[in-house]
Amino acid sequence: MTVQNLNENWKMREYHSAEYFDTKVPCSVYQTYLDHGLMEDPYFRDNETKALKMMEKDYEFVSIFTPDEEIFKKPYVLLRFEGLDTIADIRLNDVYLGYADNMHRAWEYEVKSLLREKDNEIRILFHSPTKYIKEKDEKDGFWPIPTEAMRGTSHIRKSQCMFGWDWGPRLPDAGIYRDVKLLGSETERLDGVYIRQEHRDGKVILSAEIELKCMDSRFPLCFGEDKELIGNRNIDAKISILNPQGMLTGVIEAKHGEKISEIEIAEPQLWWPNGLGEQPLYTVKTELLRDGEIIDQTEKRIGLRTLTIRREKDEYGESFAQEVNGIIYFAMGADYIPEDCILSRINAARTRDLLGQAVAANHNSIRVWGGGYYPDDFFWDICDELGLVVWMDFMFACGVYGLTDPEFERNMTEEFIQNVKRIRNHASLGLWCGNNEMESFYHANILGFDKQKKFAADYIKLHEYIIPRVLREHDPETFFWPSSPSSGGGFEDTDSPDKGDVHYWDVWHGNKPFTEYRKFRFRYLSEFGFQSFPSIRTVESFTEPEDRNVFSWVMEKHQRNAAANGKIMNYMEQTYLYPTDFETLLYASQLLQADAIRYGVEHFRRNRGQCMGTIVWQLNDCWPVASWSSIDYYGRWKALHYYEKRFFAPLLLSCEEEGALSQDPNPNAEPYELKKSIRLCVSNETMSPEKVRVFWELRDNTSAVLRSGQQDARVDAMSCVWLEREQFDDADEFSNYVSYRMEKDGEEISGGSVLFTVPKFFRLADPKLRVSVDGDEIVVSSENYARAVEIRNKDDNLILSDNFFDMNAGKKRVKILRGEPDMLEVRSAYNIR
Ligand code: BMA
Repeated sequence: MTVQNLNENWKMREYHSAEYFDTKVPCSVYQTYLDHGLMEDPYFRDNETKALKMMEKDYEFVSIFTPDEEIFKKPYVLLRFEGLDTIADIRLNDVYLGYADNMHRAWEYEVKSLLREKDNEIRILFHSPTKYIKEKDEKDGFWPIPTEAMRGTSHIRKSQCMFGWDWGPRLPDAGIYRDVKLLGSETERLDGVYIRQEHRDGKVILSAEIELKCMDSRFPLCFGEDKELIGNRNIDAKISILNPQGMLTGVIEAKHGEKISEIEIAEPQLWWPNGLGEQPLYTVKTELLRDGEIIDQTEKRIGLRTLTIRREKDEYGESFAQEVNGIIYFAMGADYIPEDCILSRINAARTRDLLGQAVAANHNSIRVWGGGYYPDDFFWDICDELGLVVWMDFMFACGVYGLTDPEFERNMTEEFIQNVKRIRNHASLGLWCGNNEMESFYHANILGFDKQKKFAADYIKLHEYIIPRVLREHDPETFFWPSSPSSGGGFEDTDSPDKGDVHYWDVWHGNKPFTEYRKFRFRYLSEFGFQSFPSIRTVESFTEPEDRNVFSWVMEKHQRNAAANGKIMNYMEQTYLYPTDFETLLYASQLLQADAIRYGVEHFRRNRGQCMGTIVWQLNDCWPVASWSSIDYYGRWKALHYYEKRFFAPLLLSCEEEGALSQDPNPNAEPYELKKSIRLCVSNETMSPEKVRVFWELRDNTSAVLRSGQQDARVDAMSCVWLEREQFDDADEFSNYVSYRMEKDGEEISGGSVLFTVPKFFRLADPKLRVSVDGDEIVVSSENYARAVEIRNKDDNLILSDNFFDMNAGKKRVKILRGEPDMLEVRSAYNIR
């Protein structure tokens, strides 16, 4: 196969207009107008409304190209679109090629007979997505979808969140979001290579399934029942495996008329998730040969590993744990949403940067949420390289998807097959999951499934028959889970805390206090979260000074969860003093978020074994907005991301305190005797046993030590150890706190501090923070105990080894990992008043 990229030299116009604007693939309507200065930034203030209106029109993309000579001479030429977003009529040289109506799959047309030696013209007419969903909704009827999304959203196979979500604007852009290619093919071509692994006695046996396509029905070509290549032409296939060092390690052969061979890798270099080992990748080169001559080839990378979900009956119910190479480990990570509403802005460098930040915060897993789109190949390559195990949802979320039309069903089945075949060999693919929240919505009848029984039947057909069938056929090795969350037993048996995964939202959506997390020990949390505002620099990017009040029109436009500002204020009231200025409110909201999630994760890690995963909703944003993300649209780390770095540390010292946080902090409540104690716990999520030394001190608000203790602890690999409870009933909850830390080989690796009351009642003394720069380090000095110390520079673009930390009086040094330390500012929770 010979490939010519056709991404250059495109033009776009509003349909019927005489004026065209230059662009290139990946491109979109918004991107083209923005590039030509013809549209205001849709993320600024409430410009979204105008941008949404633009999508009521149709747009046309046109390109003129000359095929490479070599391709032109091939017996078959294919025009391939890797991603069209979404409803499109496609023409080549004025001949109609077809109608595309699914952005989640590629579209390919055989065009040999239409091709000219030069000046070929592709025309793609994109129809208005908003009109399309409106018409479908009128014709096929109302399919429920979350209130933040536009009515009719689930009728179109387009990233669902582009029509609005509880963190996303309504910006359903249109365009060519992935490569356009011209492929010159021989009669036979490769249509897929699936590498299977068998791990036995320290060795790995690799076998392959090769899928072939024959462009000419006169020469049928396929594999026989015993997997030998059959057909009436002399076709062979050869797969060479190169080890991570680039040395040839073995060859799998599929000779005409013979069974496909296997190879044994005697000393396999195993692939591990981040934190558990290395990520060596083997190269798999496949060649298709006719009469000994190469006519098609592909190259992929694989990791030698087994990766699945272990589910076993146990004393608590049934386990649900990620298992790699036979070892179960605690999944730590976040949910991933599309990185931008304008998809052409998402590229490998940006994704690498974002996922690198996830790894910097000790993530080992990531869940691709079902309301976006199937990520690009580069996303998978990066996850393979970084050791992020991917929980991959099929693209269905929180809605009803009726199977009214057999064509819709066929179209989706093709979408599943293509994506499964594209993704299945990646080392990082942990599991496939049918959808986001549809099983539990059905169970709770949130979407009114019972009003139309057909919805339920369609759900079962799609998620319990069609998707599993595609997987059985094309990726039987990867674990499949019907829905997130699910208890594994279908509609009748879902939302169990004792088996399967949960989305726990009582803290936040249910307004329950953080302490509520401690009432549960779920088996695996694939979602739980807490909102915050982004930092002031991010807010400035989309506001005018007069907008900078969280209840203003513009700020509320950038807050898509209707009840959220009220919730933030409600939790604020319970936790902090009244933030008297806007910036402090933003900062305090981030502390609330960080503390809420820390409260949960540390508790779940202390209950390792029963609970085996915490995937935080959500990693990133698709525009500047108030949301559950830990990294905002501009890549700024919120307090939560620094907290994640600490509470996802492979070796963690955490503290279960007993005090007013877990009791009633209301000053007007009946007098009661406040119990005050701490219990420290060492969690070890590494593959080796560790010896550590743990220290704690009861201190007053100047940091003067009142009592202290230390203890050596040994903690087995992949386990946790509780230390003895320390009782402090005599401590003054308003001015005493406990600081704790853990050292390994004399170096501090984990630590923190706890109060016995809510922060607003603690009498923080002014820490009189000072900050200075010493080489590549920043030094903060504090005169008293300081909580949640934030260091930032003028542009707020620093990434530090630590930030938003608690410190005792004295000095603390942090490393500058990114950015210049100009015009440093420093503040702490003391400023919230
Ligand atoms: C979960 C997700 C998203 C949503 C988030 C926050 O239910 O699956 O649909 O954005 O909660 O509400």
